[in-house]
Amino acid sequence: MTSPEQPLHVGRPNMGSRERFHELVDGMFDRAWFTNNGPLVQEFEQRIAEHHQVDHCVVMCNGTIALEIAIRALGLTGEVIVPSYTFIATAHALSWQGITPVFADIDPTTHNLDPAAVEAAITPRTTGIIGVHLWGRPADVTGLTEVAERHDLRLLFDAAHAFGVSIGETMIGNFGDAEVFSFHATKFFNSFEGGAIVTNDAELADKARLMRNFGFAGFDDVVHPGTNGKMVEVCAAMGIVNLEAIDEVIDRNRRNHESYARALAGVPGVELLPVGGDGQRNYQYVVVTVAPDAGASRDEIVAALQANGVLARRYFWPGCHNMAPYKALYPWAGSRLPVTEQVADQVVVLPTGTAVTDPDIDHIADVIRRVVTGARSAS
Ligand code: T4K
Repeated sequence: MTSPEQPLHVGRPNMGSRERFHELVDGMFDRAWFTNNGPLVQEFEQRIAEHHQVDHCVVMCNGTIALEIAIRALGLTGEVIVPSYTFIATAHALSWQGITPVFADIDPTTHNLDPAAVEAAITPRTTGIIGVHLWGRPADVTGLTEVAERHDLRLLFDAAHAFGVSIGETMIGNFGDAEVFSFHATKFFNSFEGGAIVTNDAELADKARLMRNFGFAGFDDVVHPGTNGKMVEVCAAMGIVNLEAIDEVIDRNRRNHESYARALAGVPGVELLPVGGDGQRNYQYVVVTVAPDAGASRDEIVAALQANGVLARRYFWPGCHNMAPYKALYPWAGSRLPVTEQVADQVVVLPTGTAVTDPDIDHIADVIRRVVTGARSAS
């Protein structure tokens, strides 16, 4: 149970067998091979490619660098259309490379990019689209692919939330030109820090591999500009161990999601976002929306939860376009992204994962119910 010393976090890391991790790390010490495409990194890549039924996987030190390298390998320049309702890394990965992120609005029910809004944002400078599978709910892949094809644009997916997810029978990793995962500690599947580009395009994968390692093609043969995006062996060991435990974690997340649905049923104005769609889901995020007429505001609910030892989060408030680096670029944006602004004002993300128990969920629902019904009876 939660206490002031032991709050409940959104993003508490899940962890497979420690014994197995130590075994893999012992092997790493015996080999004295710590980084630079070591055997654990190669095994991790192969296992991810198998898990996601995709031809190529290039793992990186984190998801942001993987996005940056994918953007560069795809040759994106000028303007790229992205949602504003995403983690800031999606936009930063572009602006860091001198590319302008152009923010398009989202669909109010899926929280993912609206293809019509994307199409309306295209200019002669547009070279690509980055769709985000937010909360592990697949983006409108069909709609975005049609827009990309119609306008001859590259299509990349930020799949940071979508490890283990499929659309029907097809695993994430097989859509657009490439997709990018994050294995950050707070993700349901982690390698401490880490990320990967997955793609069925061999040439793109080769380019990303070169860019990840300064463009080296041999001991002293640099054939391409590059950076240092390499994953270290100890992170690959963690990734392998967690991949071996992934079914248990997903099962636990699924059960937590069901418990939240039960515990929050009937709280007026408070709705649990369904995981949605047809295919595999990872249940990584428990997302609740607070309607304007709920009685209590989203921020009052978050404050009450935090006061009761639950570090609920307002992801991804206030939207990238309202954050300092982009606000100056887009003084008009507030009036043009009405759905983003509305959703960003309504969402609360609640703790899940193996650290969260049914009594924790009952406690969280109880706090929410008390705030909402208390505010209603006072008004
Ligand atoms: N694209 C999208 C759509 C993303 O969501 C992300 C990352 C990326 C791209 C970029 O991928 P990476 O470059 O990160 O691989 C966290 C994560 O740092 C970030 O990875 C993630 N998205 C984002 C949604 O969440 P913060 O700023 O919320 O993290 P922080 O430090 O507040 O931690 C969250 C909670 O987890 C806290 O209550 C503490 C707890 N925690 C955290 C860590 C690191 C632990 O209990 N143990 C830990 O080891 O960004």
